[in-house]
Amino acid sequence: MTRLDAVVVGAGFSGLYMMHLLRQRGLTAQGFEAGKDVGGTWYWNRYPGARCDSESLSYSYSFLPELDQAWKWPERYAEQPEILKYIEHVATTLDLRSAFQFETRVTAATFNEADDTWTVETGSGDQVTARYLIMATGCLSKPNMPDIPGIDSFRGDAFHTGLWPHGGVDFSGQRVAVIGTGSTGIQSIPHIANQASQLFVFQRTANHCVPARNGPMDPVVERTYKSRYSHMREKARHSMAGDVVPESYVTIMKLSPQERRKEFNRVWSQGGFYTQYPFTDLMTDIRANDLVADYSREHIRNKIRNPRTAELLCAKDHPFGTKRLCADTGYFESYNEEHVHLVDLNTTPIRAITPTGVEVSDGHYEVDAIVYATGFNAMTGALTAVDIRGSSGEILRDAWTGGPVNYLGLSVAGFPNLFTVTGPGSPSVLTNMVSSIEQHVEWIDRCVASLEERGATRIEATPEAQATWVQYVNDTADATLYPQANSWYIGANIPGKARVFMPYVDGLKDYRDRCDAVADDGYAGFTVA
Ligand code: NA7
Repeated sequence: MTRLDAVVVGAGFSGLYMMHLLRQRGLTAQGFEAGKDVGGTWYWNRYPGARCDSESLSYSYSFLPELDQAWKWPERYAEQPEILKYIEHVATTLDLRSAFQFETRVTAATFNEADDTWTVETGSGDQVTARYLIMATGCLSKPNMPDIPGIDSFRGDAFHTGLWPHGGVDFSGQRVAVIGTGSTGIQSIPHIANQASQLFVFQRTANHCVPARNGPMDPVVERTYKSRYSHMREKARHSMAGDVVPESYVTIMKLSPQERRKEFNRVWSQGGFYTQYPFTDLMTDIRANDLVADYSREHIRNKIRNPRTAELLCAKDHPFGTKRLCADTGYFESYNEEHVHLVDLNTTPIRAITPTGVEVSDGHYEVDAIVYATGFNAMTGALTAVDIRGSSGEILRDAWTGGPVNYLGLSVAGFPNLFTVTGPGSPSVLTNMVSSIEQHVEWIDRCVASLEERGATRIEATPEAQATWVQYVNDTADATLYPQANSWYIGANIPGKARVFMPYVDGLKDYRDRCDAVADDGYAGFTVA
């Protein structure tokens, strides 16, 4: 059996960077990736309209300053093919593909008490042994197919947005159903509407949206950013959002109605998550939150001709921003088209998928294709899908039945030498993902280097440090409005999943400082042997 220093699972932004750093340290590492090539999220999510909601200039690696200058991002928010092109370019430049075995899914990993190693098994029957197991498997990589009766009986074409065919799909002249109105539904619906002869959107919950205000890259913005790239990167690394955005300078409840209106107009005209960042009380004071939600609903009502449809599209069951905000480009306007129909699943729930369409409580919609924009088993799904057996033989999936528990979002008690990149309990999805990935990967790299220097063979979070961390993550989330929504942040989108708020809400800067303090303190909260 091959013996290595490390196994890295996943060849997205995190796995590639991790591999690069391990190699630079002279360690032997093998990567496994289920896809045919690099890209992770951006390899799989090829649905029409797939686009990042962090700005292009900041959604890239910070450790390649020459590439920062050379790379041309065509739009303010990059489309999936552009991001994939960037990742492929980095993989080629750093010769990272040679470290990965593609089309290979890791199915199991077992910790060996005798020699502090992991034996990793793949679906193709490979077995390797390594000191460190690094799961760079992404937060939104395990697609969630809904459990609807008859789902396999449909005779037309069915797609999940997170597993989109590589050659694309032509819906021209077809009757299409889209189930789900989260980010991917909202991004893809205008594009599908442009092709389909009839489009039926099945909505269970209306989501809060912000205008994306995407467009061609402004050359002045690009030039200015590029002239200060290292400064911008440094600012992003030490910011709450992992991005250079105006943070927490206005308290909504302290503004007069006129000032409020002016401020809301200003952030709305900037678009994207700028609508969320400037406010100190948006995510903690329901009165402030209601004011923003009202303002946002006003825009929807102004955009949509049919008042009943407009009302259905206004999010009302959760505070603004407590579910991942969706960035809208032409989404609402789609419903002004004659051939686009909104089906409200609250009044007419789906009963079944039939061979020819979707049956709801008051009728049947005949369609040629169904698009499941039904999201992911977020944050834990890709980790619990693998049989990861720790030092006592317990499987991670079982250890997490009551919700994920870990230390720093990076390490799980009872699972020595295992690292999870952007795991639950870390800021991840509440920040610019690449910034958070870099912080994690660099922390793991430093940790591994320190173990190697000390001649240590084993690092493991203590149960006490883990319990304190989990409590802290829960307490800080409970101080916000986030837990009020039935979101994927809290596991509510997966039937039977424990409801625990998973991301760390205090931001990247605070989190980075805590992680660095742990490392500076000789890995406090860990047992090193
Ligand atoms: P999301 O945001 O989880 O959205 C999934 C949507 O699918 C949401 O509207 C769900 O309604 C709906 N859904 C899920 N299951 C069902 C069933 N059984 N019936 C009807 N409707 C259903 O996933 P996305 O892929 O859009 O986005 C995920 C993230 O990727 C996104 O936040 C970005 O960070 C990128 P619900 O709201 O649960 O009532």
